[in-house]
Amino acid sequence: MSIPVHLSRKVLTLVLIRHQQQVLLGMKKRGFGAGRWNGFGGKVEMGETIEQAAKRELEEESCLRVDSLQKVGLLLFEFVGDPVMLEVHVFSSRHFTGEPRETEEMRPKWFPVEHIPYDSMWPDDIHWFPLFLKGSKFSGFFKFEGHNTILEHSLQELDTLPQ
Ligand code: 8OG
Repeated sequence: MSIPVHLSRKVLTLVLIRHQQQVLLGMKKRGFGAGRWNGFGGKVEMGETIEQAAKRELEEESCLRVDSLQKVGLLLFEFVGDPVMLEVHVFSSRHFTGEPRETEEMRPKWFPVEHIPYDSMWPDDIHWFPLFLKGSKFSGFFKFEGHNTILEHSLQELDTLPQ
């Protein structure tokens, strides 16, 4: 399978917070991915690094703060007919300050690792989340038709992530 190189890319972040045997997810209340449980994240803005954007979005959407984040994954999404690919940088942390709070964008909830709500998440998540949960690094490519159907995908478990 070939990853299209002619498409432009939009760079996004996704942060998954772990605490003991639980993962914090938020129900997305509006916009892209509304109605699905997901980590916290969004677009990287001009002048900030990807990690700075990840921390900012985490705080804006969940009210949690982190000092540092671990890079765990890189996901590429093509949507048939859309000239822009999404490049999602996935981060994780077990250390945070604050209490998760509902915001305009997200309603947070802790999920035990054995009860991740895959049926109400993006359909690619069931492929890569198990790698995340076992502490692996990964990169993946998913070609979507609409927002519900994966036409093709590839997924690699990695020792180190590409820069
Ligand atoms: O700013 P906005 O809310 O539109 O950002 C989209 C968020 O959704 C961002 O955190 C990246 C994340 N995201 C995608 N696609 C997928 C996906 O297929 N699975 C998961 N888990 N997250 C995704 O844009």
